[in-house]
Amino acid sequence: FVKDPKTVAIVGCPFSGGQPRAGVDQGPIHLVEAGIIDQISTLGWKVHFDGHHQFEDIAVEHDPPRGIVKRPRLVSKICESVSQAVGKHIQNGALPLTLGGDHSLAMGTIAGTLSKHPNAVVIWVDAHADINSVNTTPTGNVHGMPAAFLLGLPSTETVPEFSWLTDKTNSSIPRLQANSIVFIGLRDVDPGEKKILKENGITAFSMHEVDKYGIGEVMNRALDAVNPYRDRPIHLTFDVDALDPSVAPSTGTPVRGGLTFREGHYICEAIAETGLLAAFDLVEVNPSLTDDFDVKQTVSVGCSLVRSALGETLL
Ligand code: 5AB
Ligand code: MN
Ligand code: MN
Ligand code: MN
Repeated sequence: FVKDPKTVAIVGCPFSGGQPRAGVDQGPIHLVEAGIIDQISTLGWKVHFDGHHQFEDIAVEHDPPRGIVKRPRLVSKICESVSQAVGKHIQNGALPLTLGGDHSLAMGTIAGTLSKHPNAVVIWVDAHADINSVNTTPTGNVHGMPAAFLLGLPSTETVPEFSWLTDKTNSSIPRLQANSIVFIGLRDVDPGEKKILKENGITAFSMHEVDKYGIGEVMNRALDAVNPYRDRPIHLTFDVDALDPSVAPSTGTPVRGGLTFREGHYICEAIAETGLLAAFDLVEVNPSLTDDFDVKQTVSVGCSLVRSALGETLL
C-alpha cells in the first residue's frame, strides 16, 4: 500500500442515472473548470486527468425498473466501469479522486478500492445513510442504496444486473464488511435504514453526536471504530449534502441542520493526517438547481474539501 502516493488520478463521472434530477452530471465539469487540478498540483501532487468519462459505450436503450429499483442496467454498467478505472489507478500507485455525479457511483469507486485493498475501510460523510435495500427503498433511486449493495445485504442479490458486485461466487471484489464502514453527518435516515444500521451493528455518527461531542471527538471515535491501529487504507466518500445547505446549497437532496464549513473540512484534515487516504469521492454537486452565486459557493467548498483531504493545512 502506497502510504503517500505522488499522483492524484481524477475520475470525472458526469453521471446522474442513480437519481431523478438532471444536472448532477455537470458537477465534475464545474469542479474541473473551477481549477481543482491546478489547486491539487499546487499542493505538490502530480495530477493525471485524461478527460471526463464519457460512458458512451454504456448507453442503455431499454432499462425498465427491476422491481422498484430504477435504471438498474445503466447504473450497474457505469459503476462497473468506474470500478475498473479506480482499480487501475490504484494499481498504478495513484490516489483516485472521483468527481460525481450522483452517489450511486460509490458502488463503483469503493468496489474498485476493495479490489486492490481488500482491507480498506470506508468513511461515508452524508446527510443520508444510502443503505436502503431493495426491500426498504422508498424511491427506487439507486443513489440511496449503494452501501446496501456493497455490503451485499439480503435482497440486493435479487437485482441480477448488479451480480458483478453482489455475486460472491464469480467476483474478485471483496464484500464490504459491516465493521469496516462508518457514517458521519446523518440526519435524514429512512426507517428501514435505521433498522439496517442497528441490525448490522454499523457505527454511525449523526448530527446529534457531532453536536454532543464535537467533530474532533467524532473523528477520533470514527477512526477508532473502523481503524483502531490506523493501519488500513481509507476510502473517503463525501456527499456534499452532508454540509449544511447554507454552506453547500447546490445539491439534489439538501437537508437542514448539517455540517458547518469547518466541520466538513476538519473531517478531511483528520483523514489527511492519518496518511491512509487511498481514494476520495466528492459527489452530488448539482449546478442546475440554484442560482450562479450558490453554484460558485458549492463548487468552491467542494474544491476546498478536496484540498484539505489532500494535505492542505491552515498553518
Ligand atoms: B444521497 C432517500 N433515502 O433512498 C432514498 O443524496 C434519499 O446520495 C437518498 O445521499 C439520498 O431515496 C441519496 C429518501
Ligand atoms: Mn483516467
Ligand atoms: Mn449520498
Ligand atoms: Mn446525501
